Amino acid sequence: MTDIQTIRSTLANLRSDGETRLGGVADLETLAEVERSILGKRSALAGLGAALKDLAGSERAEAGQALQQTRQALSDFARQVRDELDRRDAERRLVEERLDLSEIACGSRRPPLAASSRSAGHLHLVTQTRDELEETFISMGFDVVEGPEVETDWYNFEALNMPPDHPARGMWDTLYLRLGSPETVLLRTHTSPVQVRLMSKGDLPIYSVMPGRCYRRDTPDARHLPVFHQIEGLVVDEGITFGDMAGVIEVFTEAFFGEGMHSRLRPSFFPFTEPSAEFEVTCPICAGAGCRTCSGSGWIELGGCGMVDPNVFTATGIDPERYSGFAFGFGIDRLAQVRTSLADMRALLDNDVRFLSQF
Ligand code: FA5
Repeated sequence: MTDIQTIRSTLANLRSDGETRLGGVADLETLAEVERSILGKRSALAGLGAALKDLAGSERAEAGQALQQTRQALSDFARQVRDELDRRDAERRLVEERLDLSEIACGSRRPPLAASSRSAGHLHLVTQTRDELEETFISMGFDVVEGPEVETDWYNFEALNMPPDHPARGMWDTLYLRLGSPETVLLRTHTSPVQVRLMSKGDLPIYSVMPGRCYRRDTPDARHLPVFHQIEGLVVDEGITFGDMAGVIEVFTEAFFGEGMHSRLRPSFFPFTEPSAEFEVTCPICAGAGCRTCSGSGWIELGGCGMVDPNVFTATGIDPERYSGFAFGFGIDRLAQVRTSLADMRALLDNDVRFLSQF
């Protein structure tokens, strides 16, 4: 004999038992089985429904409603479990089916993508050196000026105290462009024409450095490139002396190469400076002790310098009686070569990542 109280407590047990079983299911297949056994035709719940017919009319309706509520609650619970299992399954497939590109690279016999290959690229060694030079000169009070790479004969030679047919022009093997009259437009052979442009503007005093690309009809070899970089320095003011120039070069040497590094001047010749000198710095490889790079001398030649020739002042409209100044210029690629003990300068142009990534 069944009564409403018994039915109520049986339904409560079935619900709590059903929820415990459903909650413990770990996969969709098991869920379907458990769901069938709790809510299916042969379940205890279905058996209880059959027993309701023994109840009196009013109690039967009440028990039927309670049974329906229990069925609904269990079936809602089963749906929540299914949703959760579906979500976990999708997540697992996402991980398992994700394309592993490093394996594809290995499979196709390309080198595996190492962690470092994901790092960002960086500036070329020559650009890094140029940036460092600019920063050093800026910290010394210089400003940075640029000029054109295509120049006229006047800026590259004539205003620099080299009239046509001057023998000193032979110091620079020049690449001319087919523009205008023959041999009047060229690819600048040095950064010195930027000096001329600056002085011609007449904005005095001048404390500037001028970095940039230069071109020469030089055959590429271990120490020469047909396209390379120079940085030029120019100071024009009242009362500037040779001593100021030597001092600035010394301060630069220590600031750029580090403490204990020095500079020295040796007599030389440039048509646009008088007197002229070559400047050398302590060999950055052996710190002056003597090594293969400096041929055992402890010194490395960096570039040329000198007091601005009065003829250059006159050509650019500056009064040589009132102003004096000095200029210097050296190769950025050559400097990068010396600092990194690079045997062959051509490596700077090969674009071999194995070489470039070392700096
Ligand atoms: C000049 O070009 C002068 N304009 C420098 C100067 C400026 C002197 C101001 C006085 C006052 P030079 O031809 O020596 O000088 O070149 C200077 C430096 O440029 C060299 O020492 C070298 O470091 C670099 N250089 C020259 N030719 C090449 C080349 N083909 N490849 C790489 N570097 C080069």
